[in-house]
Amino acid sequence: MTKLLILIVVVLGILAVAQLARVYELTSRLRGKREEDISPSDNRFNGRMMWAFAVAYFAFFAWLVFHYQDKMLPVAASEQGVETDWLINFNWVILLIAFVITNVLLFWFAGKYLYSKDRRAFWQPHNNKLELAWTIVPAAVLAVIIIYGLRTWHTITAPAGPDAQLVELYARQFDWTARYPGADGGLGATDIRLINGSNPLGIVTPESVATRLAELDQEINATDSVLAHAILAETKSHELTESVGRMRRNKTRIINLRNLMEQDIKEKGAASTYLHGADDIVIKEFHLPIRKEVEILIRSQDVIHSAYLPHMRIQMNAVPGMTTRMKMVPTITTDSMRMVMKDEEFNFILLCNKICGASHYNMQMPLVVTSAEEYDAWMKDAMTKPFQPVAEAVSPEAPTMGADSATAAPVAVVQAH
Ligand SMILES: [Cu+2]
Repeated sequence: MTKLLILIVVVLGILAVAQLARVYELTSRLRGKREEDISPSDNRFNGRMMWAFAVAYFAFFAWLVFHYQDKMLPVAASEQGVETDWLINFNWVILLIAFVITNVLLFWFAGKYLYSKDRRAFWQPHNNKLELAWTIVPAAVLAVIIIYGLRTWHTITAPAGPDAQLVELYARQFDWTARYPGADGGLGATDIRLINGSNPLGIVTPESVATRLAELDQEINATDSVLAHAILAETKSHELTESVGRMRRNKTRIINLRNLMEQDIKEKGAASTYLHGADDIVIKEFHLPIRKEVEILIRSQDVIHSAYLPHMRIQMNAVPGMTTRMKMVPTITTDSMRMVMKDEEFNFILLCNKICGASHYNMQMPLVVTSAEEYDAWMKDAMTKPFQPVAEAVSPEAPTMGADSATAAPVAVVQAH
């Protein structure tokens, strides 16, 4: 309602000004003055208005800066974030200087050098020195900004140290899943063809390959038997035949993957990434210890997403079919940040920062930064729920038939508790 009233007032205001202009026009015509005649007093009036506008303009700018101060991000909570803030502030200072100088001159000149019959404009068609100055100065400033920017970018993208904590963030429409290495310290290989209900990240292990093959066999057999025994409409039977064909091709690819895996295990032994997956921790929680470098690997299942940690000032795209990465060192725990923010509910947050579909706005996961001890306790608990608990693991040599191995698939996603 208030908005409607404001709108009406604005529209009426515009109408009133238009009517006043019309009245002015008519009275000047009556006085025998033509509309396009500009008197020195008109010029002076316009010049003063330029100055008045400049004052209002800078006042509005200052008001905006103060008014929206609280909408800014709080203090950076990572080493890299502090660097990024310096870079951004450096840019702001340059922008501010250029903004103030150009705008002050613009309005000052407009009000100062009014038209005068007795003055002729200075005619300067070309000046090499000026051209050089306004080419070299901005180029030098830009070069500084770019070099400084690349250095800051490097603090996020440079290789992490060997002791860095490894964590993978897996994006899909519309949520995040984290994966931590288990006791072996390494993350297992992955393949999209192995993704199923119990293996949302498609981790490749001898067991998960066997489980997926058994699942496919079961589906193929079931569909084959429908095709053989049921009376079907032609379109339906065509559809099922196509689907069986797809499943068979998929099976061939997984068998190829199994051969690759077996070859790799034979060559590398325990170092093979195909043996690192079983103890991985697949979890809907994101915890990190304070003051420890963390290497973040990022993958996507479907479309391009972007892993954005605004309080850490880091971001990297999640691109289907490839693994991207970034690193950082958290410097403030969640608890300390809650005190700084005077907000008991505050959480660091992992956001998707690419518009990836209908529920993009809600694609987020809290990040909990704790002391090393608390993190270790959390990790110890998480380790009790690995991707493939040893006791339940299906032997790779197990027959690929039937429901037994499919139902024996271990629980993969450890739910938040
Ligand atoms: Cu997304």
